[in-house]
Amino acid sequence: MKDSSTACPLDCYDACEIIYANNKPTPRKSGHTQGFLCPHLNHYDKHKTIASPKYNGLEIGMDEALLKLKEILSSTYKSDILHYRGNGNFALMQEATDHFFASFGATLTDGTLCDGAGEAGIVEGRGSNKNMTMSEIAKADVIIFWGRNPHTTSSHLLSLVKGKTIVVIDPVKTQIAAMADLHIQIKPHSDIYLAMLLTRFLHIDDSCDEEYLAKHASEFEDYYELTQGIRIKATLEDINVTLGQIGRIIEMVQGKKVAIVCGVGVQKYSDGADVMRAIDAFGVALGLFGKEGCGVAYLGDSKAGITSPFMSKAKRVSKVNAEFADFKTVFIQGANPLSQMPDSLRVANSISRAQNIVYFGLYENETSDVATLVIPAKSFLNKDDVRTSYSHNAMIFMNKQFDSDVGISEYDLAKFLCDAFEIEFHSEQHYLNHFKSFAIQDENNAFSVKGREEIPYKDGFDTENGEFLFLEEFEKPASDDDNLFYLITPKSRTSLNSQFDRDEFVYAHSSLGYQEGTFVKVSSAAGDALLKVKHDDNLRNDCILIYSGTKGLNKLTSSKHSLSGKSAIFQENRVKIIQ
Ligand SMILES: Nc1nc2c(c(=O)[nH]1)N[C@H]1C(S)=C(S)[C@@H](COP(=O)(O)OP(=O)(O)OC[C@H]3O[C@@H](n4cnc5c(=O)[nH]c(N)nc54)[C@H](O)[C@@H]3O)O[C@H]1N2
Ligand SMILES: Nc1nc2c(c(=O)[nH]1)N[C@H]1C(S)=C(S)[C@@H](COP(=O)(O)OP(=O)(O)OC[C@H]3O[C@@H](n4cnc5c(=O)[nH]c(N)nc54)[C@H](O)[C@@H]3O)O[C@H]1N2
Ligand SMILES: [Mo]
Repeated sequence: MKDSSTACPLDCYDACEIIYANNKPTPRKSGHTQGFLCPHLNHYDKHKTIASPKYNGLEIGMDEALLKLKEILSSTYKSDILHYRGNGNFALMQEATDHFFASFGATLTDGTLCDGAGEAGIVEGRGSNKNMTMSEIAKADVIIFWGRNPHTTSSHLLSLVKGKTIVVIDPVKTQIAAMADLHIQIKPHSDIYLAMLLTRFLHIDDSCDEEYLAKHASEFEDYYELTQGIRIKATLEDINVTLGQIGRIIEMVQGKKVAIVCGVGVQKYSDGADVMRAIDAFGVALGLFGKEGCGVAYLGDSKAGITSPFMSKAKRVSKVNAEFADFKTVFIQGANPLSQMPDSLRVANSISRAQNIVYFGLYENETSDVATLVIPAKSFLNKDDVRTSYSHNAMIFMNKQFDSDVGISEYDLAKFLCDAFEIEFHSEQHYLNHFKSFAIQDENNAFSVKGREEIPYKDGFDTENGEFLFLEEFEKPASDDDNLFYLITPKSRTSLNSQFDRDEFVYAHSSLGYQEGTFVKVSSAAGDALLKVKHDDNLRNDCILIYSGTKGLNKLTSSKHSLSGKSAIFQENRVKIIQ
């Protein structure tokens, strides 16, 4: 009998467990999915997928498309081929194509458009990035949402936070901020100051966990000295935080189980690593690591504890600023770089100079529009896979629900190419079994990744000396031109980055006087975007907001890397509005 269980494939904290029933995805009742799905999955079949391969805009059959692909690759020097794979589907078999391209001698990517700066900061401090899971967050008394918007991006956390004390640190009055006990509507890109001042006042208040610090973070006094370099009054005024608010946070966390739940919002900046490390340091001063219901949650490594069965050794260029024009053939999979990479004008120009663009995806978008060869992928319902999450330790087997004539799976495409170019490749079951061998079954018949600790850092940190390594210096975030707006680019409720229903507005506080419904030109050093205005009085009046996935947004962003972590820095771009 067919196994009706699978998982949502999307790049999201929640990684929901699904039962396919009555021809639609329905949520698993027990476990972290808690009987509900988000709008993306509830309306999954509403979104029109690509039905047929295309070559130069004309529909062709799949066999023909594969032969075209073989022809294109045969006529390109291996060193002139780039494989650019994004986050459209988060399951592990997406990597099957890496095996072909790496073995073939093509170039792959490194770097990240997502969480890399924050992760780098975590690794610098703790020696590894082991996450606080959703089930541990559920045990906390106090939750500090720091640059994270759970109503939109991780709605399965919400029922777990009921009845807890909630603090939100976000320049936007998000839904969670509106219901929080305390919302600090901080100026963007100033969290490092708040984190350091919180630590400083915790120490002044004699409220640090001294015993913990002596054991696991003996350099704390030096860090405390670093925090003393910050001028209190001027800084607090500048970042719009009051001493009263700092006092309240310290009061709220006293003697409590505290979870600091961070998102990517704090680290879309060049110094994103330092920001995360300063937030971690506050967690360390409170002694939050290695204890039940306590810790700092971020995006963990979803592949921790799992080795890849695929070839991955390859020359790599960065996902953030890949120069497509350096390649003759670019194979793009599960990504929409023309929308989601920073500096879209540069990307468009660069892509237009590569001779063959092959797009392998589910949906039409800016990138499929410019592709010479479009190959439709199979939906997650039509292929077997396995997935893990960056917010919990479950491993979920994704069973194929029904056959479809449309598209090709990543495995089948990689198999075709490996056969065509005589590269060794095992059966699909071999690879699925490889991934499944890292799973361990619990008493409720659910699987999780073997060896992952529910409460990491119990015996100290994974640094060389086992201690937390504090920041020893930090760059003050540049206070650029105050006449320009901060550009905030969070995630939208109706889209998953550029998939599904994409937003199309620029949001501004009504007091700024831009008329709703009129088009304005938003302009940065990188370029301009013409967008319709909508008011949002949950914003500060020094910020404008454009959701990730909005067409034109990344014309405004720069393709510089973060200082650590090889990450994009989508929010370090001040903008003006021209009416
Ligand atoms: N519906 C939906 N869900 C998604 C996604 C989606 O596109 N749509 N994307 C998925 C992906 S790829 C990811 S990486 C995750 C990300 O999930 P989140 O981490 O929640 O991501 P964001 O919405 O980008 O940012 C979170 C919050 O950071 C705030 N913020 C912005 N700048 C600052 C700042 O300088 N300081 C502080 N303190 N806060 C700031 C924003 O206002 C926002 O409320 O979500 C995943 N889930
Ligand atoms: N300004 C700004 N830019 C951002 C962000 C931001 O917050 N602000 N967020 C960044 C972040 S965190 C991320 S993760 C990136 C995401 O950016 P991308 O990695 O480009 O992801 P998506 O926009 O989701 O587009 C993925 C494409 O994958 C394809 N796809 C979906 N499922 C499958 C499948 O099963 N197989 C194949 N072959 N293809 C599939 C779909 O056709 C879809 O169009 O965007 C980044 N860009
Ligand atoms: Mo992301």
